[in-house]
Parts: sequence; C-alpha cells; structure tokens
Amino acid sequence: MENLIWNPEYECLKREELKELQKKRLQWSLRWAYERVPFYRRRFDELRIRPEDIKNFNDLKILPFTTKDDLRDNYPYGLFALNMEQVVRIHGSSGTTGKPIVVGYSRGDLSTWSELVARIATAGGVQPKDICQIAFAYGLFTGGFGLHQGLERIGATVIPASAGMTERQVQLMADFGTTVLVCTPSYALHIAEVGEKMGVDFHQLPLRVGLFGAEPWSENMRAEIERRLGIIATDNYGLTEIIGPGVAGECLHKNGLHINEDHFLVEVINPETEETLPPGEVGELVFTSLTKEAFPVIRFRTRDLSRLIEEPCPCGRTLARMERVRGRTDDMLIIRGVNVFPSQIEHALMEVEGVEPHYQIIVDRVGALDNLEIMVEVSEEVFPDAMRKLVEFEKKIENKLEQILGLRAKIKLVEPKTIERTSGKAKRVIDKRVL
Ligand code: DLL
Repeated sequence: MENLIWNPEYECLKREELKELQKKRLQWSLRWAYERVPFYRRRFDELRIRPEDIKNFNDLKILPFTTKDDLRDNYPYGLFALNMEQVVRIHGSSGTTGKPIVVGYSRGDLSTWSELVARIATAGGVQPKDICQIAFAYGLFTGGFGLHQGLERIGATVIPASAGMTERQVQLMADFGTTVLVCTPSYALHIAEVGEKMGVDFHQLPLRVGLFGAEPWSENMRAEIERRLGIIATDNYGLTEIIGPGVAGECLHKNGLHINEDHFLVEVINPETEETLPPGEVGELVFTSLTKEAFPVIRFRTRDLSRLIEEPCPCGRTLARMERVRGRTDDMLIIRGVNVFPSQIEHALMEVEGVEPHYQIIVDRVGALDNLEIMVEVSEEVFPDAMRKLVEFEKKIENKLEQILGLRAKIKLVEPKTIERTSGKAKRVIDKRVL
C-alpha cells in the first residue's frame, strides 16, 4: 500500500527544528495555563517560579505532575483555560470514582484534533476515496467524534455507525462498500465472528484497512484480525485528558506509534521514583500539551506503560514512536473500550441497600468480547427473606422442568409484568440462534 503522509511539513520536520518548535510552544502553553488556570498558577507560585523560568525541557522537571485525581477534584470546569463562550465541545471519561472527568475544546482545538486524527488515519493507510465505518461509540467518549472529524478532514466518506448492533454493522459494511473499519480491536474481532456466522466472506468485500485503538491488544490479535477480515490493521493511541485519539498512531511499517510531538511533549518516568528515564527504557508516559487552548495539561501522568523509539522510521516521518502500550500502573480495567475502575463499581454497589462491601469482579472474554461479572454479597437481613426465597423458587422450577424435560435450564426470575403482552398470539419463543 502507498505510504502517504498527511502533513509532511510537520511530520517529517528535522529533529532539531522540531525541538525548537516544541520549546517555543511549551513556553506559550505554560504561560497560557499560568495566566488562565488558577490550579496551575498556584503550582507555579508555590515554587516561586514563573513560566518564563522554564527555559528548556530539563527545567520542566521542576513542575509537579498532574493526575486524574487533579481533574476529578476540579470537576467539572475547574481546569478550563477559556470561558464557556469559547468552549464549543465537551468530552469525558471515567474518573477513579463515580464522577467522570471532563475536558473542553475550543474551535481551534477541534481543528487541531481533526488534523492529528487525519495524520494517524493517513499513516494507517486511509485515503480520500475511502468509505470509513466508525463503530466507536459517539458520545462523551472521544473515539466516535474524534475519528469522525479526522476522517472527514481527509475527505474520506464517513459512516457514523456508532458501536453495537453487530449484525447491522456487518450488513452496512456489505451494503455500503465499507473500505475502512474504525473501532476497538476486540470489537473488530467480534464483528468478524458475527459476520462469519452470518455467512459473510469478508475477503469478498471491499474492506481493506482497520484503524484500531482505545484498548490494549497484542501482535497475535492483530494477525488474527488481519487474517479474518482480510485487512491491514494499525494501532492508534490517545486519551481524553490529552485530546482523545490522535496522540499517536502506527504507520504501515507497524513498528511503534508515531507521537504527534509538535503538539504533545512526551516524557517517560519511573512510576515509583518519578524520575525521568532515558530514551528506550520502559516507564510511564507523561504528556504536556503544547497547543491546546481550552484544556491545557502540564505533565499529565497517563499510567500507561511504554517505551520510546527514537531511531528513524523507514516511512520518512521524524516523529518519535512509542511501543504499543504494555499495561497500566493502576487498577483501571478497559472493558470493551470503556475505562472501569474497581472503585467505581464499589461506589455503585454501596449505593444499593442490603449490599455488603464484599464483592469480586470477574472479567472474561466470551468469544471476542469482554464480559464483566460481579459477585455481590448481600447482607444477612436481606438474604433470608428475599434472596433465599427467590433462590428456592428458582431451584423448584428448575427441578420440575428437569423431571419433565430431562434437561436442566437456567431460570432467571423477572419482575411482575415485564414479559410482553400481546393482543394476538402470545410470543412464547425467541430463538436467537443464527443458523
Ligand atoms: O480511549 C481515546 C481513544 C479513542 C484512543 C479511540 C484511540 C482510539 P480514554 O477513554 O480516555 O480515551 O482512555 C484512555 O485507554 O490511557 C490507555 O490506557 C487506553 N488506550 C487508548 N488507546 C490505546 C491503545 C481513549 N492503542 C486509555 N493501546 C489510555 C492500549 C490504549 N491502550
């Protein structure tokens, strides 16, 4: 496939020129945050320094890190650098407790975001002639809208399918002649499975490229997706706090994700000692935004573990690469692309009367999809009357059925009046099997 570059002027900038540009933009960004966000100003003032004292990348280390907790503590708009008149979009993602974290975008930020997604999509092989099916959720999650704008910027045709309704995804793909699939890698594999069951041969469809991200995956999984869908699959990385998708993406050499360093300064730190690590060592990624207007971030700790690759890439881009994310330093789970903290689950459970603070979260993969199961202990007071009776009731029905059918069925009790009533023949059987 042709190796196209969306913005060679910046993506292939000489490293020395890039460093100069970064330095200039860093000074602008620090000043911007200092002047407009009390949270950042306080941090500078406490250290008795001013933005102009940060003259080079080394000086940046004086500044404290920003964490997800800082975002949560300033919920919802406390870290915005513009007033709401100039903010044109809000996105969000899960925080460590029940509350989401909120980020804002100015018109300029949306334009930058489109540019960056256009870059990673072009790097992954997307061209203006492509028909791109976006099977990421549209909503507070940055995946849907982020990819949407970037692909439109390229001039590709966008199908905003959103996530879910998998059979319909396959149908759209076949009917609309989709050439690019955009979603999480696990959902791509699920689409493959469902399509195969429907009797669709993906190799006969025009589908040729997959842009996948938002969750960790492996080389094996890539091979499997490429084989089953008959496509070239690339990885792209991003996070809400920094901008969403468009922070970094693989080119067709599939050997590390090029970081959009003219917009984000990356550091790798030892998550325990918080010391900066030399290039090539595995540690936690820390990003500082260089151009963002509505939501600048200084030294944001991502909790994502990776390694930087500074050797030149054969594609011609000079932007450094990060290895695919190896894992996280905290307990955040990513389930079907959705960030979930055990603390959030606990918070939700504790809101329910009669639930004890004893629970176990079981995450599994059923087929290609993540499955979340939670074992919850109920209190002694609740258990005897409601639970025990219901469990006994379930068992009684199960036993009776087994006597008559010779088959054990799993009984799930539902609330009164929830099974649909019809004016004609009652619908007793729903056969979901795809034969
Ligand atoms: O997942 C943004 C995104 C959307 C990226 C679509 C790519 C495509 P959040 O919901 O804030 O944002 O989740 C960010 O997801 O800190 C990583 O732990 C994880 N993550 C994102 N991309 C990758 C990837 C979006 N390619 C969190 N590989 C990040 C591994 C990823 N993990």
